[in-house]
Amino acid sequence: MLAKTKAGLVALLAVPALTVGFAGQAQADGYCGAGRVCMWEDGNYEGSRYVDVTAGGPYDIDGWNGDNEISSVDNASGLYIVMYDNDNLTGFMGCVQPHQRIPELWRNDEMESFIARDFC
Ligand SMILES: [Ca+2]
Ligand SMILES: [Ca+2]
Ligand SMILES: [Ca+2]
Repeated sequence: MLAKTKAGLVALLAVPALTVGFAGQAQADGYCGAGRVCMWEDGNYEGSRYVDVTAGGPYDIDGWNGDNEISSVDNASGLYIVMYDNDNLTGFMGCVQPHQRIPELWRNDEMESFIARDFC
């Protein structure tokens, strides 16, 4: 059922978006591949891309490269990203909705682990 919904969304969005040209965006900051979860050091999908993973997990953001540094998120998956303040999915912070992009996290520089799953 998820796949059907997603396919429907893609079909709806693809026609107008294609005229803009996705080719030029593929290399740009802020692009996260379909079904993946990406997180950046800075707002607006800029700076180091500390996270670029297949939606799933649990994932522990690297202590030297990402812990307490994440400022923007692109959830290019049909799952929720559940974010945590500490390692090992402790200290619940909040959720990113399916296919939601957040240019400035409301809790900036706090996330240390997360999981992508089908509920918040
Ligand atoms: Ca971590
Ligand atoms: Ca940051
Ligand atoms: Ca933290």
